[in-house]
Amino acid sequence: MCEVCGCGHDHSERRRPVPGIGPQVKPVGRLPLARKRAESTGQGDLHYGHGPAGTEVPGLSQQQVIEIGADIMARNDCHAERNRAQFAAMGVLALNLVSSPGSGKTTLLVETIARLRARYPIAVIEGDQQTSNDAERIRATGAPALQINTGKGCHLDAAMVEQALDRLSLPERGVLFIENVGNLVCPAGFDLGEAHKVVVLSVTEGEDKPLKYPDMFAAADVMLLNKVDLLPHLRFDLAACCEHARRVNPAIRILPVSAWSGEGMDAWLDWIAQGLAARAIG
Ligand SMILES: Nc1nc2c(ncn2[C@@H]2O[C@H](COP(=O)(O)OP(=O)(O)OP(=O)(O)O)[C@@H](O)[C@H]2O)c(=O)[nH]1
Ligand SMILES: [Zn+2]
Ligand SMILES: [Zn+2]
Repeated sequence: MCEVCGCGHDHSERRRPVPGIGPQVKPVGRLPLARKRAESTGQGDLHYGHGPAGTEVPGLSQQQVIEIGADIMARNDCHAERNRAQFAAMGVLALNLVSSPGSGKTTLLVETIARLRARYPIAVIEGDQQTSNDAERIRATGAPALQINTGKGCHLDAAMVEQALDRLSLPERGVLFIENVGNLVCPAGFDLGEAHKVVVLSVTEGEDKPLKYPDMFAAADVMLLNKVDLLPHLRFDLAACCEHARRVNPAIRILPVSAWSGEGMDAWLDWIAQGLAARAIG
């Protein structure tokens, strides 16, 4: 996750000395060159994730990284809880679609909206670093959409979504789709107030992605395995991909789909309908 990676947030106030956890950290740019501590594997490869913080940041102790991360997450979670309360009050099922760039999130949303729009109110929040292309693709379906551009930011956070909700009418007793920035890493760590994270993996990306980017697959309740229309043209081991996803997250629901051909879309729509029904009862 990128809470201390230069993701556009101002972490400067956390760079004051923290009692008991080491010297003052100078602003980035004037830091002495600090070497990161990596563990060496049997092959001599480097692994930076074995400390208690799960990552290394030059010039920061593990404790400082943990404290900065906890601070950012605590703030994010306050906004996420407010978003969640708004969704609950309106009976909205909020789904956070996460994936690497180009897995087919927007295409899937366009096809999903075409099939669901007559049954439920729908709205979409789109996240990208730049352009309103995706929001325009959604608006072309007739569904309301609001684009969030994160600039240099690499994920949506709950405060961004809360601001978007000031400008976008929530679809009462319907579905709010949030398409996150294409990034298979840090969107996993940010609660937006959604009911579920839905990870989209396309078959062109390779069956090893759940093992390489486990946080995302651990955080998701559903994996949409998209572009299965391309399987005849690829060397992609579907069974191995499912096994990798379940090794990371035994409870994950896996739905093979093709936004292109429509294969598997009914199972996806059924899953959404069940989520809406559960929301109505809850
Ligand atoms: N063959 C095939 N192509 C697909 C499918 N779904 C999407 N694509 C193609 O994949 C490309 C990327 O699709 P997008 O929907 O823009 O992907 P995205 O995940 O929204 O991309 P970002 O928002 O940039 O992260 C486009 O060329 C789509 O036409 C599918 O099911 N089958
Ligand atoms: Zn998109
Ligand atoms: Zn990020």
